[in-house]
Amino acid sequence: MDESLESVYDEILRRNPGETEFHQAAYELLDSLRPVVSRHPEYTEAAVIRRLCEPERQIIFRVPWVDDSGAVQINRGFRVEFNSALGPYKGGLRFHPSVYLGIVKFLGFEQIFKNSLTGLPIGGGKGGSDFDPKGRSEGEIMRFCQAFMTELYRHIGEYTDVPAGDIGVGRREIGYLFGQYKRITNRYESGVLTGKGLTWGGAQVRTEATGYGTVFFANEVLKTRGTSFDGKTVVISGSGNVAIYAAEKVAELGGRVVACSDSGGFVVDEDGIDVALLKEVKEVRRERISAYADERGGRSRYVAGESVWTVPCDIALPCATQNEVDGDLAATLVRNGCVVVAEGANMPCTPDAVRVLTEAGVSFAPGKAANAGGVATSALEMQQNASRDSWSFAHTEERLAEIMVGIHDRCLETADSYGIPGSYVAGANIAGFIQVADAMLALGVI
Ligand code: NDP
Ligand code: 2IT
Repeated sequence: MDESLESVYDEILRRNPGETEFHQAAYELLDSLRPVVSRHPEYTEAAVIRRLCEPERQIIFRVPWVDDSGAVQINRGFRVEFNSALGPYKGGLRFHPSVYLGIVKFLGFEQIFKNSLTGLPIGGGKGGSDFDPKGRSEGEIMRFCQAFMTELYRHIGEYTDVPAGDIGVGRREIGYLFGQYKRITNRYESGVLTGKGLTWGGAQVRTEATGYGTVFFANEVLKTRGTSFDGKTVVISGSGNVAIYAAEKVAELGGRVVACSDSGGFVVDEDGIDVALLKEVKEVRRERISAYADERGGRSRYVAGESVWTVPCDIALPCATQNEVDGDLAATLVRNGCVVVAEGANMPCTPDAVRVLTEAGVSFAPGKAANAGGVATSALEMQQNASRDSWSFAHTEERLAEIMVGIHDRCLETADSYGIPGSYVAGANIAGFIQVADAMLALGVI
């Protein structure tokens, strides 16, 4: 790494002790900027990179609520408003017991560049809580969401900060959060949250957008290799929002998804995952993935406690969580003949995994490019809210597809123009960075 970038990284380590995921995300970005700082000394002179690595605002708050037994529970809530050079802070909320400041900061940091890549006017932010929704009743989920919003409402707004979902936060939770925001503020401010239901300000395709978008992106990658999804074997990790709709689009494009997972294990279905059944088990009944295999009888088997990445595939779509594919699992994928890895999740591949895949000639599409369809469609939801309009499914999906092709092409063009042809990592980091950096220069030292 260049000396000035090295010193930025040292400063990150010093100021953010223990936040290993944030360190990892920052290192990956900085590592790509070497050719940029030599071509653009103005960024260094105005300390753009150093400013970018320090969030504009970090909010940490107490979330007290009462569980079904009458006991008082205390969780911690977060919102990191990282960068607003391009537009209001935008990014999801994650409810998972692993959430702490380092996770929220890594996600918020990634979000800045992802949102920039969409070409839409949205800044970067992220939030969430260490609340664990697993095993909680409907009433507990609602009361937690209300308690969370009772503090968060004062920090957000359609021109300020617009949260959405992420792990553990889907349409149900967005509903309770929006209801509480509306109640406290006495404003029907649709544009304050995205991922809303279709009858109360939501947009067509937002539910499907991240999964579909990841597959649209992977399809462009396959085209550069002179091939397509048709007849290919695909493995997807996770079985949540992103995984389900990735599986649906793969099947539509002629691919066969043979396995998916949750944190307990994975299911294999050589006939191809039955997406309607997957939705029934996960979205309607909210059960574990093992229930899918039970329902399929002898046609599917459940494997507990092992990684889904041991299942052979042509195309791998990690759609669960950060650092789920390490160097060894990446080597297994390579040995099994995998040629494309596109990240539906945020940072699911460790730096070691990325190195192993790249060295083996696997096409690797990083999350901030490949999974940008979710937030892009959130920005389309904001557009519709602002104009009190509502677009059709077909029109919205077409916009999403165009955006994903646009991001794909911009990654490759940028990588090419900086002398790193074919690198989606370099292309995404540089193209995402330059737009934010130019806006920050124009807005002065703020
Ligand atoms: P969901 O909560 O709908 O699903 C998450 C899935 O990942 C579940 O199957 C879950 O299994 C699994 N998972 C979560 N944490 C772990 C873990 N620590 N170890 C193993 N498996 C785990 O979330 P989403 O589908 O929305 O999000 C998945 C990924 O996609 C995340 O990285 C998120 O940041 C990213 N993403 C999401 C977007 C969106 O629009 N929703 C947009 C862009 C990226 P279990 O139920 O057992 O916990
Ligand atoms: O990681 C992500 O891009 C998201 N969770 C979606 C954010 C959004 O604002 O739609």
